[in-house]
Amino acid sequence: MDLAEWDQRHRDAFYSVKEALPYLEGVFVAYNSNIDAIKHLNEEDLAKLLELFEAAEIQEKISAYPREIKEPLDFLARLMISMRDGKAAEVPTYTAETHEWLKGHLGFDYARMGGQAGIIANLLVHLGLKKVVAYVPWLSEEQAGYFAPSESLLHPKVEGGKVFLKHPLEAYKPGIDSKVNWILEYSKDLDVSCGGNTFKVPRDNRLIISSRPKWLRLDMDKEIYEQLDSLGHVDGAILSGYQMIKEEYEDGTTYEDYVAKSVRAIEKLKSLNPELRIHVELTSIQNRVIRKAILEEIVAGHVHSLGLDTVEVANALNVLGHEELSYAVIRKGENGIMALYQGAVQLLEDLALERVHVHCLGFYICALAKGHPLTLKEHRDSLLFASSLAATQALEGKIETLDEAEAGLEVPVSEKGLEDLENFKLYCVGRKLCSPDEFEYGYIYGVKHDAVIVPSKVVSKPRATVGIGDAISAGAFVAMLAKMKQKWAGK
Ligand code: 8BR
Repeated sequence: MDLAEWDQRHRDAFYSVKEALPYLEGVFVAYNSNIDAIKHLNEEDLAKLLELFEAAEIQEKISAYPREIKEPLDFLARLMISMRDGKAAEVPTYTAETHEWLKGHLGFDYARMGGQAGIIANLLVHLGLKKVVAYVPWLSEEQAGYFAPSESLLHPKVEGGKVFLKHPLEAYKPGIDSKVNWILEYSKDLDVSCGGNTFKVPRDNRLIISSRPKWLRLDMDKEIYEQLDSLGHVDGAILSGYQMIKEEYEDGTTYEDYVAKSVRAIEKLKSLNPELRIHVELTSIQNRVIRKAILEEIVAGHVHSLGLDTVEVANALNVLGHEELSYAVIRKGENGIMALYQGAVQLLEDLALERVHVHCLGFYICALAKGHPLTLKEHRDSLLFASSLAATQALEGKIETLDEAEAGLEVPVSEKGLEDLENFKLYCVGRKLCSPDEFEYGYIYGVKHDAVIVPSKVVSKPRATVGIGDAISAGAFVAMLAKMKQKWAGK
């Protein structure tokens, strides 16, 4: 595969999608947003935290390996474990006291928009979409301030029993708390000394304390659900945050109630516009019952498109009963990309989807059901557009305008990605999934499905990695929607 050729294809795809984007009338984005409070820990911060507790009690907690932050000591133990191993971790907390304690004893360096729906809504506005309707069931005043200050960004607001669309700053629910996640970053070689134990942090990484307040519900306000047509015309919806659903709630409701409500909301959205496409963005879901319910009950048969990374493909396959394939995806190795491709196809079939988009470092795979209105070239353009967005996001840490996103075009296509695809070519050609020529274009024509496989751009020293996955999935999905609208307009 030719690197220069793929660079040129990225360039052509970017401008072709740029031309198509104005055909989009609107996109709906729900449900999760939060505030990320970021703190980079130095030795002084650590020493201050450690002197608040006895070394022995910290050690005891480390051995107990708390899976939830109930008290400050749980937090300190998980921080020590994460730093000792240099491993990223995300630990939930269900009490607002954790936030207060961290604010009082540590403080943060800066805060930003967090959560897939919040990040995606801002990105789409920055890309110049005419109308982005966000919906966050727990939109607080503080949270509203993290949405892009643009007239194109709207949120439903109930007034006198009627629903209006307003900027989040005029649509928040007064008096509700904010969901704040703490991101505690640390650097390689930081010296840590706790009692008799000393170690050096082996690599840069982070611990996330994700806040799951008791009042958090993945739900749509009754009036908004009933008057969903007040959103006006939308071409597509990007839904995320289902991982917030809990098995049981203190008021006796269960995940089944929230799964049913989620499905009703999706069906209502579809009833507004028969051409509307729905994309669900997955993230890691620890609880297997919830993961299975999301896939089998919310996604299967109700939505069109699914976006996920390698680990999530493995996790999804695992709960759907494909353990062997799931392990092959996780083991990576020589057959990893084959397993990933088979996994994407399996998800497409099991969940009756139109499109499954898997993103990895260096290449993307998109499995497609037969009969999609776009050609494989148009799907390829959508993926390549997403790859350029990802490169800009990694390079700059943000994308403020569509013109700024052109910066990503200067990032080279990943050589490692191309190499991986060369190996995959042998498999595809050997199995007669495609001819060598077709593979060079990134196209696989199957009997029951098609697929597009592209190498992607990778920034060697990324400024940040947050939001890249969201930019890839949302970017490719809206590019696809825009291309469809352009086609239907006869252009
Ligand atoms: P998740 O957060 O969903 O895992 O997605 C992250 C995605 O970001 C990866 O799949 C990869 O494609 C992309 N990515 C990462 Br991580 N680092 C990148 C980099 N330096 N340049 C471009 N893309 C990157």
